[in-house]
Amino acid sequence: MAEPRISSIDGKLAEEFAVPSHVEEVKEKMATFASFHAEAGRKVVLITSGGTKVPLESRTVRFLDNFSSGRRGASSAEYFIDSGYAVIFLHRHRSLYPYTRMFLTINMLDALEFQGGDGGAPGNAGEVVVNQQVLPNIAQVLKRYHEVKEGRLLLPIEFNTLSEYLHLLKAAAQALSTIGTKAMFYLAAAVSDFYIPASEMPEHKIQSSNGPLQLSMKMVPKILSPLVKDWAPHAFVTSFKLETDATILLDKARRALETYRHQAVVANVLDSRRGYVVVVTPESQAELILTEEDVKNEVEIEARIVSNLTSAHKKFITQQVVL
Ligand code: 9Z3
Repeated sequence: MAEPRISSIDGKLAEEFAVPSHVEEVKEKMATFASFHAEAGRKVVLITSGGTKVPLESRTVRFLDNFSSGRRGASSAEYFIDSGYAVIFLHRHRSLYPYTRMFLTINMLDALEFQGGDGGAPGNAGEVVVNQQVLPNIAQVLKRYHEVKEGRLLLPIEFNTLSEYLHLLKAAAQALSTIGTKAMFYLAAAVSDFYIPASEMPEHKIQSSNGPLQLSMKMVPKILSPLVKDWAPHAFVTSFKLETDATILLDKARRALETYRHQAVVANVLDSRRGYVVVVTPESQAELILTEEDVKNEVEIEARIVSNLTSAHKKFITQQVVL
């Protein structure tokens, strides 16, 4: 009997990237979440968000980080939920989080005040209430947050390091494979291209007394390849392409689509990412732009990205059924 195909990336993942101890437990949670929502007629999107951390020492003092605030992932999660999706939010610990992201710049103690009593005297402090001037729209957001919680529409999963990210993404892909075309991947996390394998990593803190530091890093395996081909072959997959040089962006996005044969690439340049992206698919190229008027009305570009992709996903599902 033929052996099941194990891609070389699977082998590399197991050998060179430490497996998080809770990966099986998380996988089961994600599978239960996916089938619960699919049975209720909902689509499920796996959003990755935030930057990965690559340690330079196994007892880590120093690490390399990829830049991402997590805003794109967190705001997109809200728009997907508004569009009827359930969301698995695989995010970097402490990066922006759906709903609470809106209050990140506020010092919690500035938003609270005493009412009644004598303003904090021991034994008679009065009640602590929210200062409506500091948080004018808290009630609206809190209401939505509770609805989402009651509907169990958001499953948050955290990662810190690149190893955790890779193993948890693989587990997510396998968990979502059971719901076929109803699954979408929205890979907005900023993922390192380079790493130091566990076998080559010094155990202790690198010493500056040894002189200038020279690093040699290996290429991170291209996880998109087994994700599309082996782990979740029926899902709708969107990756993100980030560049700082706008002249190479679209070429790189097209090349990614040709290489991995997935459904869409959202191409963006670091400096203009809040107001301009291009959604590239094998058949089309859609520029999404926020006008000054949009910005004034606090429209977020993620609303447009999510609207574009949810339509494409709907079309994708009907095409797969017809074929
Ligand atoms: C993105 O391009 C995201 O749009 C941003 C969002 C990280 C720029 P923020 O979190 O920013 O709102 O501050 N993500 C993908 C970045 C990435 O690492 N892509 C790789 C590549 O471009 C692999 S697909 O090669």
